[in-house]
Amino acid sequence: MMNDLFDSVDGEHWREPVADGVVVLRRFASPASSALMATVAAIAEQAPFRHMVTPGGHSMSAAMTCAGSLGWVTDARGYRYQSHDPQTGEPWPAMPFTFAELAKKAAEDAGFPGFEPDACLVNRYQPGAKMGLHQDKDERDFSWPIVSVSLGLPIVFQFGGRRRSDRPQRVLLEHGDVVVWGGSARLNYHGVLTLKAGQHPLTGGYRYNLTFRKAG
Ligand code: MD6
Ligand code: FE
Repeated sequence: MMNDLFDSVDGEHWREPVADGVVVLRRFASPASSALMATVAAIAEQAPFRHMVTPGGHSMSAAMTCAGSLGWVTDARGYRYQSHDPQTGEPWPAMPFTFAELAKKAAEDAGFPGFEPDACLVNRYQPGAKMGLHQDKDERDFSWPIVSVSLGLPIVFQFGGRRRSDRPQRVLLEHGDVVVWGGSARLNYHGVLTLKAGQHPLTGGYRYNLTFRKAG
């Protein structure tokens, strides 16, 4: 439903400010979602989903893969971006043009023109998977935003503050929603709660999240 909090962009998508520098573009990616999912499948054929292990030795509950000239990895040595998939030894699949265009349009819509992501991290959540509160701080230049696309099953996103102890706001992210996250919020803590089981016509029992970054 529309109300005064929401800034209607057109009949199908609308803007919902969450905090200074953070906006949810509701349903922004809906028209492209089938094409996006087909592209995710193609990426996963080259660079399969895997559960990466954190430096603390914990296996992440979301499965991940990447596209772009840089991909994000975690292992016993730490967290970083690198040009090659450690599992295959091959370069990450190239950034699909359709991905980059969507991310650029969303960033522009949110007030960040000229966004050219070089990394797309793809997360796949199965029921029970979650992501604890964290900061995204492995990128070189925090003046660029992060653009995050949610596909498939809904999940509760937590938007926190600059300190891990700041009480987070909770926002439900649904299929097609795009979060643009920048400015003074760029280093804020955030995460997602445990995915509940369900069925989505496009993604089955999963939720996918694409995060676009300018990492290098
Ligand atoms: C997720 N997203 O939505 C996890 N990070 O599954 C993130 O960690 C994230 O959505 C930075 C900016 C936007 C995000
Ligand atoms: Fe994040």
